[in-house]
Amino acid sequence: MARILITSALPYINGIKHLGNLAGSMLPADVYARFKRAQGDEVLYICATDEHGTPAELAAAAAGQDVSTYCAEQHTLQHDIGRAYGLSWDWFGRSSSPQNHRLTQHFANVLEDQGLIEERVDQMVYSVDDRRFLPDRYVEGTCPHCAYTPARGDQCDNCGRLLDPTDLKDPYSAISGSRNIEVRDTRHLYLLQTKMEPQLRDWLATKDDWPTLPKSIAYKHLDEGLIDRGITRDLAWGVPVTRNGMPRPGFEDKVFYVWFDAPIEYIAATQEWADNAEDGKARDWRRWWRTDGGADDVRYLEFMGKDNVAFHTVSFPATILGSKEPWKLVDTLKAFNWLNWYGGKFSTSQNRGVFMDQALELLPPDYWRWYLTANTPESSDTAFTWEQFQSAINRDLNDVLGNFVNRILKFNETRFEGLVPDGGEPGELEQKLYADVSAKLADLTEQMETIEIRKSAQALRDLWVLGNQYLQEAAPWTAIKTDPARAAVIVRTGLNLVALFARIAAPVLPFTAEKIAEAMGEPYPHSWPSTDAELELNRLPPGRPVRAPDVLFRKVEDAQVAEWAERFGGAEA
Ligand code: B3M
Ligand code: ZN
Repeated sequence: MARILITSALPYINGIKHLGNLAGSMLPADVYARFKRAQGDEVLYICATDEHGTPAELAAAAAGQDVSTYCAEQHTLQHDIGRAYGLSWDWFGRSSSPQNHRLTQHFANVLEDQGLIEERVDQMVYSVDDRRFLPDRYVEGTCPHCAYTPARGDQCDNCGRLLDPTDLKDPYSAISGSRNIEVRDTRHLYLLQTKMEPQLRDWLATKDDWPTLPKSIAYKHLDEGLIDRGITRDLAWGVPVTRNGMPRPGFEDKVFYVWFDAPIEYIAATQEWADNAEDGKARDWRRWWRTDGGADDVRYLEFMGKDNVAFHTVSFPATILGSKEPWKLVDTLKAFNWLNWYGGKFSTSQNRGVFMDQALELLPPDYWRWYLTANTPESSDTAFTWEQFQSAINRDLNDVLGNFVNRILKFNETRFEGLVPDGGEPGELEQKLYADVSAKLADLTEQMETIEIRKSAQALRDLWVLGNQYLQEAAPWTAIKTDPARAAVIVRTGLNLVALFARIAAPVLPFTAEKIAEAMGEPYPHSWPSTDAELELNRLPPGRPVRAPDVLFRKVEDAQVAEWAERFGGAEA
């Protein structure tokens, strides 16, 4: 039994995420976690809300709440919505937890002990009326290159040039609009990443098996030359800056930078999980994270969107390696491209795209899980369209899977009293089916194992299709008239296919799989099947009562597509 640690990028706290966020980290991580659990491995799947930083403060202010109340509420919302999609986190933590405060302060302290942290004075824009320093993108003004307004202090959206806030003409605070701003000195802690480049290169060099996407991003950053990174900010909300457990003089109004503490929360959330053990169940976080505490044989996988890769291949490893402490580092990094909305981006303000809570008002979770898995933005960006969504649901889930299950179970009810038929010997068609299904099961298992999400969905669909083809050819409705024993074999095989389909669909369609399992009198959650189809298709004991489940899927109608395209944006965009 292997031990598998899985994290998916921590969703930021400022509001419910859209389907692209689900598709590009949390959902594939869940599919993999479920697959590994079904194989009997010990899995720990950890996620959390990422709660610090200026956007959290501003979102709270916009909601008229103090930031800690806002974060607590949003955390609960995100937790509940994730659960509603069946995300099987072992723990969904909060980066604002006391555990993360302690651990973040610990890392900063040991990094300083290792000579890797330095105080430096920066010049930053200060808004007198807002009584705060402004992060670059909260300073707006006129672009010095193209005269576009409003250009942000980090970049001009019109000409694309990277900017420094002090480049802007007529700058003002994006928070209040006030022009009463000035440049002030401010002291910050810097992590001396330049000193760590050789160590990071050595570590990356051991990752031959990584896919191109994360590797190329990591090397791009190293080759462009690492820079020392400011790890504190002038903000009130975040992890306070300490030294040796005491407030750090001169840093009383500062906190650690959100991207410094967020990845540390992977570990701290595991501590939260351990600290929250119920009924005396001992949970040891060290077994997962400390190589001197048993984590040596853990395989650690991270799932994330491509924009997060640099932080996970350079910044977070710099924190871990720089500490010289025996922490577990990532083994496999799975990065995703973007799921777009038609040609463009999801956008709340422009009412484009479906958010996680809205999607569940339209259809049950497995519909979304299926579409998003089958269309995971894996090798390139992909686009959500209602038309594709409709066809995936109608064709794959209704016509192929749903129909098969319904048809064979209904037939069994009318012809075999709803009991798994006995008697008869498998013939040539069954032998061929065993061979085909065995080969496809091997393919599916391989795709799941290597986290090829789209190919996994494809293999799953191929297996369902094999079942349909078999039933079509074997035609039990004809055989029953002349050869009841032959019909018994076909129906028994068909019922075994149903049970197998539920087992292999479970990582992607957990709700449907459970429904089918229940109708078939099978245990749930399932174990992952072997690739021996002859064995797997002769498991159901003859005589066991089975029944057709309630409607598994409904078709998505043209009228619904039209209505949803109107409501959430569609082809016109
Ligand atoms: N919160 C993703 C984002 O908001 C970021 C991931 C953190 S993972 C440690 O873009
Ligand atoms: Zn410009």
